[in-house]
Amino acid sequence: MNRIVTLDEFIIRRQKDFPFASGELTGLLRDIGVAAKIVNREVNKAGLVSILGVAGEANASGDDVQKLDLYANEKLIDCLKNSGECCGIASEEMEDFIPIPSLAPKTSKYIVVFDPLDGSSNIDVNVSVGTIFGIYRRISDPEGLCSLEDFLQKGAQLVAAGYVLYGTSTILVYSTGRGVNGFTLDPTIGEFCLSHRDIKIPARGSHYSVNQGYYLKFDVEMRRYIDHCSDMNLGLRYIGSMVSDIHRILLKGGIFLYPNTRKYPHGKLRLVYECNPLSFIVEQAGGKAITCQLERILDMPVEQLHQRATIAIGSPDMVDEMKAFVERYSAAPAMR
Ligand code: P6P
Repeated sequence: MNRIVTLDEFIIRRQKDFPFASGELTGLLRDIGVAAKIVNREVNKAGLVSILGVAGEANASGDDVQKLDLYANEKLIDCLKNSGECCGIASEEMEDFIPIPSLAPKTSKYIVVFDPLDGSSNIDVNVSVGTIFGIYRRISDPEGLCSLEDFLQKGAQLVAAGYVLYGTSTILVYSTGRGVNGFTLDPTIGEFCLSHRDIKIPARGSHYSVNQGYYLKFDVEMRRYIDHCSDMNLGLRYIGSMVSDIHRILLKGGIFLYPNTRKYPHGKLRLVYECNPLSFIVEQAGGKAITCQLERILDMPVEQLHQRATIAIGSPDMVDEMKAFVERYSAAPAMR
């Protein structure tokens, strides 16, 4: 039987990969692991306590906030505030970022962005949901509080990113820029244990993932690519929870698409809290992530915290194929 490697042990062992690491990033990743265990405990019994349902308010993106969203948001903030390694937080559930004063004489050098519970509209029907996080080095004056510029960095500046998928099991997947590894929570010992070492995304897969219900609302080039997927007898898998769809694609291959529509002319998904962290991971696993206008997601300028983006993400050969369709049909005379 393979020896159990816990998340803590793995993070500490990997710290040696960074000669100048002084342990802050290690501490931050471990604190996120603790927050994930706390959120997992509530997600797993959400149906039994009065934590289901809508909290009766909307978030900065106008989405109905579920009670579990708020719970997950609070727990992540508490863990990060107490870590002493984080000088600022931005959450998809909050209008603005939160500066965290450093505990003198230490000055924290990282900021964290997160979507505390992505896909939360699925909670009440017991469909998987996930937490997404990204970690940046602060670029503002280390003597003062963090500022907005720290949170408007391009995804290419991420030093780490990851997600937690609360599914049939709870798995934490993260990367610090040296490959992607997955850890499954063993509830009998309360530890995330290494279960998916050095994840590499297949060059292509047998499924595509898009909300087919919006097909007629997509631009012609996206409709032609989706027709091609169908012509190639690819299966359609779309869970309505991006973390679940991306996790499947990371392990089995495939492509996830959220193109622009009339309702979301710039795409629905959030660049800072969803697209950038997940694109960082997928690229680290050998995949690709571009907008439906063919720009690399991680190179996208970030002008505002709740900025939206279109996205095509997954197996490299499939993203390249989608790119070829867009180039071919968007140049063609309008066939609307
Ligand atoms: P639609 C969940 O609200 C989310 O942000 C992603 O997790 C998911 O992939 C997408 O939106 C689903 O959006 O418009 O297809 O319901």
